[in-house]
Amino acid sequence: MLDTIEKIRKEISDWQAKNNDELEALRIEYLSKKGKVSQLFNEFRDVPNELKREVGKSLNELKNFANEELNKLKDELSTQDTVEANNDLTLPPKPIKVGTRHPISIVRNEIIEIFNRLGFTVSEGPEIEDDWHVFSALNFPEEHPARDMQDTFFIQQNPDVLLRTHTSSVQVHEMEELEPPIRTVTPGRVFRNEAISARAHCIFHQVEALYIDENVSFADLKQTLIYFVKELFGQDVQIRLRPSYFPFTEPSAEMDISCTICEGEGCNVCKYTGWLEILGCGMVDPNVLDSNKINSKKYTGFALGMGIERIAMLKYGIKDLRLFFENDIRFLEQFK
Ligand code: 2U9
Repeated sequence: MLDTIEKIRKEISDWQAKNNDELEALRIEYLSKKGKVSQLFNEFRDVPNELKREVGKSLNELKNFANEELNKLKDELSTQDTVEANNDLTLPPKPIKVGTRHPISIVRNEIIEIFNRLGFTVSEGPEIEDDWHVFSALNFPEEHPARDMQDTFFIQQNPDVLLRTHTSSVQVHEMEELEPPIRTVTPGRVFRNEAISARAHCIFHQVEALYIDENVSFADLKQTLIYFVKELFGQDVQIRLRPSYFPFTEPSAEMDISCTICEGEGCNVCKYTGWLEILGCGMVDPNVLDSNKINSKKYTGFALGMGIERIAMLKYGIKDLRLFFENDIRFLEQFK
């Protein structure tokens, strides 16, 4: 009996199983009721009494050894399963969490695409500027309040270094470098020395457009505006122009659109007027053309400018401008 026990122990040490079926076959062959190990227990009653103690001990050890080996093989097979599953290139991948675009970027891109369709190309330029590109070249008089420290961020050591208050300065650079026709759309960050509130911030984003060529008229400006707002807010939107004043355009106007919330009926968003102010515009002042060495007798131009935050607030019904700058993920992930 002891020899048989030793022989079966050796067999068990050589056990191998490629899968669960082979493992189950080993269990049945050795440990089921009629298996080799159980069979030895049946034969135990014929063992002479004086050997019973020794044989009984070996038999129990054999059974434990068989169970341990079985469990070991089971563990090996399950880790092998996981490795094989991970190597299965046909399995769908774990989803990657992608971010979302900032609402200001979404609206900026939409505006730019509309102007691209009209033949305007994007121009960008420096945020740190000099007096000429931000004020003088744009016909700002010496005593204009925008030139005051209250309104503009100047570098203390040098009053000729300042943060641009509008992206018009980029278009001054364009005029320096290009001959008309110039047709450019200019997105960018601008800086104004303002107290932060739900309606204002010291940093915000603008898009401006400038078109200079022979025979550019106010009618061209008006058609461009109509095309632009219908593309951005929908075909049913109405516009109205109100006379205004900017140093760099003459005549100047502010444009309202019919309220996108109440469609002109009157609501608290449009303060019961039925209209929402969207942008400023006008014909480029001849002084601006001449200051930038563009012959105002030959060329005319129109320009327009808008704050992106304002457009985004109207488009998405956002009441507090500060949300755009806080980077709260719960706010940002709502925009796709
Ligand atoms: C050049 C000549 C003229 C750009 C223009 C406006 C009107 C305007 C405001 C809208 C809201 C600024 O963000 S805002 O505060 N802008 O009303 N901007 S015309 O005129 C130019 C630009 C460049 C060479």
